[in-house]
Amino acid sequence: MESNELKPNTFFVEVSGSGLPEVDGLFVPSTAPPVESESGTVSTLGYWNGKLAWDRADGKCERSPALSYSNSYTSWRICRRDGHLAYDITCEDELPPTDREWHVYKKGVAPAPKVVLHHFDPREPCPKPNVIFILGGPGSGKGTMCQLAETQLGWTHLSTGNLLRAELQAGGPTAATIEEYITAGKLVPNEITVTLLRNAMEKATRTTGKTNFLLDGFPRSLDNMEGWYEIFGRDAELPRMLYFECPYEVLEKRILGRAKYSDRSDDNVESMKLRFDTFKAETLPTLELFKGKNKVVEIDASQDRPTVYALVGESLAEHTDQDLAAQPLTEKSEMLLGLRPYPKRG
Ligand code: UP5
Ligand code: MG
Repeated sequence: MESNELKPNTFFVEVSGSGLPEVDGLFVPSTAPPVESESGTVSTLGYWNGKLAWDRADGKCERSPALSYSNSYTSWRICRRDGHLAYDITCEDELPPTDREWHVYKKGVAPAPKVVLHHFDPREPCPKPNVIFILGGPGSGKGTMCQLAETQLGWTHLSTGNLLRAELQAGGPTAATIEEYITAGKLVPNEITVTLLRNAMEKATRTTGKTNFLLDGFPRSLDNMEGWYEIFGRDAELPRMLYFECPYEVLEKRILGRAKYSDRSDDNVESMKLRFDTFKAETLPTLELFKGKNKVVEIDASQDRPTVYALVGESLAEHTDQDLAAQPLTEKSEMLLGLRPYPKRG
């Protein structure tokens, strides 16, 4: 490979929980000068053995790069300040794995560290996201269409409902409150929802590098809107909103259809009625606010899924990577569109 064909290394790696303070911390793109490695590969700036490489951000390491790939051992390696190997992981991955346990080398200390890749320098403020709000009644297809846009069009789908359910599952200090509100079909207190949303957006931006977001089920109330202003400022331009219009009878039919397999505590006739009441009382006023600012695209979501998806795709086209949009449907997308059955559970 011609060394000058390599893209600059713009990743940052955060290592934590290793039990060795000299391993934990931030690693920045390596500035080691181009050299020929033990296996004969000539490195370029930010690379080692043809793969990306990093130095300790604090510069306190005998070895540069301090986190790099070894061709001879086919492994990613993190060293200590004295340059001795502390952790490694045998694989051919292009980037240091973040989804598996690292192996504790004899100069390391148990436990294996957690490794996180950042697409942006975590010491700098997070880049501004490009956001579209997706609103509609319970069962209008928000989740389905956002998942399609994620798998098929490269958008990042964040559902405040899913974030709340995940927090409930995790059983933290707010779990009991969340459960109580969701089952009653009411809106969970603003600080809980907005904090979860802000953290999830920041984490997704930093660790995926993607900035196109679909916020599914937000802002569900004028109160939520206040939370939004607190994070992004009152002067920032308001995002556009896609509103999924759908009559109650259709919504109820869909939710009761989903109830057969969803495990959601609010997928039943009683909670559904309460969710719809909340929707009318709390969410419709935000829709009106956005309409007044000419920010709403209304979509007739009572139509079949492929038709709704085509309309959603058109509305997102301006910010969608057209190469991705031209790809054939994945199996998951076909299932989401109802064109292929879901595998049998059990
Ligand atoms: N389906 C989808 N589209 C279809 C189509 N065009 N034709 C035929 N079928 C279609 O879809 C529902 C079902 O319909 C699925 O089976 C689907 O296959 C089918 P889905 O995509 O799941 O609809 P969605 O609009 O996402 O419905 P959901 O039930 O998730 O909407 P809710 O808005 O009620 O739920 P959410 O998870 O957002 O919120 C749940 C609760 O969390 C709220 O009630 C509230 O208590 C709390 N919450 C807050 O307090 N604050 C928040 O900001 C968010 C949530
Ligand atoms: Mg949903």
